[in-house]
Amino acid sequence: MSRAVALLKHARSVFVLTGAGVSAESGVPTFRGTDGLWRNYSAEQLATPDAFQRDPRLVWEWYHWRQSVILKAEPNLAHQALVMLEQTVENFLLLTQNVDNLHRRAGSKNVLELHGNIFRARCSDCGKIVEYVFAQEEISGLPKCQCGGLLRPDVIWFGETIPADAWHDALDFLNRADVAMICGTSGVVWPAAAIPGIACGRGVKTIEVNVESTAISSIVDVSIIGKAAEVLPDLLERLTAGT
Ligand code: BJW
Ligand code: ZN
Repeated sequence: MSRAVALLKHARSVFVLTGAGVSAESGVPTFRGTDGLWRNYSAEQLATPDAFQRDPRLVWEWYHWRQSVILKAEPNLAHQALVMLEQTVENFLLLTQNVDNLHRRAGSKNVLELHGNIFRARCSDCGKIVEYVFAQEEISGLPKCQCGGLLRPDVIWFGETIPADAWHDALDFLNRADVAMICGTSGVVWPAAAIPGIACGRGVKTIEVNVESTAISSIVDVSIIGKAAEVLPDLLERLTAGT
């Protein structure tokens, strides 16, 4: 912890990558691990373009259920600590794999969403993007675009390319960053999984926060084992208290 504080104290530019673990204490399920979504649901049947083509109703039901879980959730102390970090350092970028919007709800400003947002939908035909929250009356039909095309969740499924702009801007910032923090991600989904390696290769100091060791623990400079909602507020308190 003290090494992490020292690294952050001298940092002018801080890059943060977050994953599902950061929202875990808000009651939003992670994907992998004992309580993860992929234990009871199949990624192939729900989070691929093929799955949506095969059974759009099943896929929408799953996303509607997840929306309802997220709408009941509140940002936690980890989200709030990252808002404080953004206000404390000179340059800050938060790249999130989460689709739950909780970073923005907490008040983070410079946020890039790598895997989309569960509260947006995109037309399968014309590509138009709309804000989308499941309404009960839509239960019988599937959500449609003004053009008549079928709407799909505006998230990135396996096999799909991630938003080029977000990825480009994230790497551009990472290039100039002093410290990269990687919080609450298993580090197995590409291309986000490449971030720690890219950071190390460019001499950016890396700090991982996770409840357990992960695929990336061996390459980071500092690995802090603990809950994001406990570690991050503690880190921020020490950073701002000057200890
Ligand atoms: C806590 C905690 C607490 C718990 N505090 N911590 C190169 C090599 C190998 C494979 C590929 C590759 N390139 C592409 C692939 C294929 C694929 C991939 O990576 N597969 C791997 C699984 C092997 N990648 C893709 O398809 C990507 N597209 C792409 O690369 O396009 C180019 C291309 C196209 C075609 C061919 C080749 C290249 C797209 C990936 C999209 C991922 N989509 C999902 C669903 C999003 C929508 C939705 O939400 O429904 O994104 S999958 C899911 O995993 C979701 C997450 O954002 C993502 C990452 O998960 P995350 O956040 O790490 O969560 P978990 O659950 O895995 O981990 C939680 C962690 O938190 C754990 O470590 C816990 O310990 C920890 N934790 N409580 C702190 N309180
Ligand atoms: Zn359309």
